[in-house]
Amino acid sequence: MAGRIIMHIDFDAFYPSVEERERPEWKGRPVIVGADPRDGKGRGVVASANYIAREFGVRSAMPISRAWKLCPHGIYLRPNLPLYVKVSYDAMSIIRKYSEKFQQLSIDEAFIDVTGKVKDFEEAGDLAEKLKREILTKEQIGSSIGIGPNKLIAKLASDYRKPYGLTIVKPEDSRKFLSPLPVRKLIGIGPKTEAALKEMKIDAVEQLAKVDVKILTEVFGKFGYRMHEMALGIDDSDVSEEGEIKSIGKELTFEEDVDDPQTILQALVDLIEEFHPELSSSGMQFKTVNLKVRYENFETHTRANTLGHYSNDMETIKKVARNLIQPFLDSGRKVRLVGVRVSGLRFGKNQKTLKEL
Ligand code: DCP
Ligand code: MG
Ligand code: MG
Repeated sequence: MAGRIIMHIDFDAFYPSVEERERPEWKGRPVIVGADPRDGKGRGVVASANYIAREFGVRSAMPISRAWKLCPHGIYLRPNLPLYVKVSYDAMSIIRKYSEKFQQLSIDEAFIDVTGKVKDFEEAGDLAEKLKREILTKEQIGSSIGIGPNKLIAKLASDYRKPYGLTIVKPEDSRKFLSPLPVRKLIGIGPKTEAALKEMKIDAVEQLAKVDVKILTEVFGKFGYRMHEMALGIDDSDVSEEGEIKSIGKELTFEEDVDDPQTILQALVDLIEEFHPELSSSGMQFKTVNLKVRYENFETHTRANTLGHYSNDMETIKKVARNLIQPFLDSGRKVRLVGVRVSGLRFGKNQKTLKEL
């Protein structure tokens, strides 16, 4: 089988870029989207900062009070998710035209498989330049593209040079490209795994690649095997929307089993309020609300209700979940665990009530 050519596209400073296109007079100024800074006393974090604000050290997920100290003269905005979701949808529609093998990963990134569309990596580079230009002209959104023999390399490559970057990694250069990267860049390696690897004196992918896979599986289980593969640049996964995130939700085990309906209902509402921001920020909509109840004797029940339409509305989740849990409350039995999830997810186009974040 001949090798594949995969592209990963990620929009540059996505939320601020959308805001800036509506306000050309902000050109050249630091723009920061996130929580209300309230003159430096605000709580919450930065969602994203444009590249000018980044020169002052402002970064995603930084406390907004710190951003304010670093960049007091910046333009601070609350997120306008419905607008970002719409622009994302329009820009994704452009990307989709370049290949029917398309997979959206988040509100601002997608893969396409262009193996059948170009004859080699050079031609893929030309196609990527054309795609970047089209998104910029039609949507005024800059993007960075990575091209590689698989999704793993393509994604790391798009992150390599930003903003408005293009990085091409041919199969024969994959190992050289991966070697110096910190292990943290690999999918699934978060702060905990990173710390565990550091203990083993492994910082860069190059070192990870040299560790015996047996040792990795002993320490990390099945994921150790995946880590080994990633370190060698191996990723056979297909560009496909199937097998995507199937649900978002949360569950809670009570410290003591509960039969008070108000306590159980409140826990359910809290769970929904906790996971709903994740749904909002992913730009996804759901069709089904799923409930899980476990009684004190571990007997577990699940219930689901599928709406006639897609939604991302928190009140809708609460209403449906309340209806689903009512018979369990009426039973008067002691409950050990409640959980609620939304499933049947897709990336949304028009989102109505999306004020939360
Ligand atoms: N986002 C967020 N909170 C984070 C990270 C991201 O709300 N901790 C949102 C805001 C971003 C969007 O998701 O604009 C896309 O995330 P990216 O990681 O792609 O970051 P940007 O597009 O903002 O910047 P970059 O140019 O680095 O891709
Ligand atoms: Mg981005
Ligand atoms: Mg992104």
